[in-house]
Amino acid sequence: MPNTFDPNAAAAPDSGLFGLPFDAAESDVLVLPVPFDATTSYRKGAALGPQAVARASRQVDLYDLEYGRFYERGIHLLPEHERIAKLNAEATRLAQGVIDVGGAIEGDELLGRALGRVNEIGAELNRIVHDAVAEILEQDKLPVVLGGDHAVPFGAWQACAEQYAGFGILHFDAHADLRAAYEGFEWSHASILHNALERIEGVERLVQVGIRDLCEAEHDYIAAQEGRVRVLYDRRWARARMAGDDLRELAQKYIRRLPKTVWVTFDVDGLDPALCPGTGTPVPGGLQWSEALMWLELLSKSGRRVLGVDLVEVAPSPAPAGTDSWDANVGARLLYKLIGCALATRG
Ligand SMILES: [Mn+2]
Repeated sequence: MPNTFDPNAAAAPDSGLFGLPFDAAESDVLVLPVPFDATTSYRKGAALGPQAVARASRQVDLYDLEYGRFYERGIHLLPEHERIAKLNAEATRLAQGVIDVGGAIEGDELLGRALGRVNEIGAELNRIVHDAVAEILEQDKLPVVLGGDHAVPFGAWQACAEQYAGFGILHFDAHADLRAAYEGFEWSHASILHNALERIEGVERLVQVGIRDLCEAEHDYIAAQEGRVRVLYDRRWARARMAGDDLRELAQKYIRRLPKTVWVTFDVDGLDPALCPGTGTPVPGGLQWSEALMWLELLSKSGRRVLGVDLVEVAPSPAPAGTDSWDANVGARLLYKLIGCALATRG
């Protein structure tokens, strides 16, 4: 760390992520921005997440009561891949027609072609994310994917599977994201975990937390997975909270179901929507802030190694000019805690 850098001072307006001065070579943590939300079905905005979170991150105090001075290991925001903005614009335009008819495109050749192209674009995005994350893993650094909607981390999990087969995914979300395809979109945010389980053999187990919105087919799919998927429904979590049960014990029970290597995928809508009012598909209920931090702290002390993390579906709601949206503020703090948790598991 340059000796002119003062971790106690306010961040300079032109400084990097979290106000830090590190370049990529100096950093153990590389954050990949993926501003893509083409198949978002309800309310857009997640593509604005990376920029908003990066800006808000300068407000985060570097010293962390749980994880200490982990920022000294270096955190760097990578430049946005040159293709992503173009892909997002094209896929968003083509997807809109399909979304407008709820995916019922039978007999419409034009919409059929549009859907095909959106699926192609999803596959290209997966390759971009895969290649970037594979390179980060090869350097033995921590990859962090910053979305974008929940469609974006698939390529990262493929890269993990190639180098660390048998890893688990710890998934925070209001939604199960286990649909076979949503509105025909093969790479929809609503299908991401289904795609992971069906297409990535190296994903040994999925543990889902915060789930409170799913369709019956997803419910049946979970049952048919015979233990490869474990779901802690928000309903159960909330009841345990109301009954005054030991939430740490309940969380630990699910963390123990994860293999020794873990990827954490955090859809911000897993939290109480008061913490993410702008997110694309908000659902009442969810984890409180301190509960989410408790999960991360327990994971960090569980003897598991976190291979990488992603934070998705942060969509900035309107804020007065010159200020950060609440969503971005919460997102930046959550990103920092995710990184702290992950680094704590890596020597
Ligand atoms: Mn999701």
